Amino acid sequence: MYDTLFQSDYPLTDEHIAFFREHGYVRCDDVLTDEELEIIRKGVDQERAERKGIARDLAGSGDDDQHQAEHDRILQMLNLWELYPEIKAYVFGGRIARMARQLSGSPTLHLYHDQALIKEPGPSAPSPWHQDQPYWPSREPGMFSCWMALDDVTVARGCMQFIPGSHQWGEFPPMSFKGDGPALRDYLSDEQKARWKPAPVELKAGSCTFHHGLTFHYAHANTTDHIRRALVTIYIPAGITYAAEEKMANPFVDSITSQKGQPLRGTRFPRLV
Ligand SMILES: O=C(O)CCC(=O)C(=O)O
Repeated sequence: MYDTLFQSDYPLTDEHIAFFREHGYVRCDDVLTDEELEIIRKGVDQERAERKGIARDLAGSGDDDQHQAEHDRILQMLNLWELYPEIKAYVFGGRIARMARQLSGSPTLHLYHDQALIKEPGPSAPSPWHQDQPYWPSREPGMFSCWMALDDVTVARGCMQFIPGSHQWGEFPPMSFKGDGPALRDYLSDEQKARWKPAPVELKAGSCTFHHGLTFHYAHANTTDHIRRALVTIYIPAGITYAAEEKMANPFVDSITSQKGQPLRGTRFPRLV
């Protein structure tokens, strides 16, 4: 049904690739057409309304907080590709996967998962400074994400912000999205603190950033009167192995078919390219 969409090549340049490798993130403007954007929004909005899959409030306490009962502060909805043909067409469509392959230089890419991350107008939470790698079941660094803006994003609406070059700093402990964990500043060296220069990336809807799993990133709460919707796709390049109990629990652990130390594979991690 969506066979002709999400296929054409994006003009990724050597500069994009060099920037990604040097800074640990890169922006790519005007990746989706208006028609493609509308189709993805349709799937995301249907899941917001119907909640058929795995969804949670990343900033929620999990207890009966009145404020959260009526409003998710950072709504995360996982693996929409399994539920919505629109999203599957996007995730499996050649354009994004080929961009990801070019940026990473990996001969193959498997999907880890997709996720819609929503900050509605009204009370929302900042996504705290963190790396993604600590949350993932991989032993080696190298997994990475594409963060696609489904709405125009500014700092005040929760665009992504990155610490350039921080993908070279190694893996830190996971940070809490609920604001109740250890403070990142306790882990950073004086040199890292001196190099802590956030780079916000404001984007038009249909533009995206890619970021390495070790790159520190952050997004402000949405303080505007318009929703902030993003669709994230997470990639497993070749050479990444399963860390098993060395890493924290993840929602897909039951679908992992690898033994510890083997290439990270799972029944819900299809090959994309
Ligand atoms: O969209 C956000 O607020 C945070 C996104 C994020 O942390 C990620 O994509 O890894």
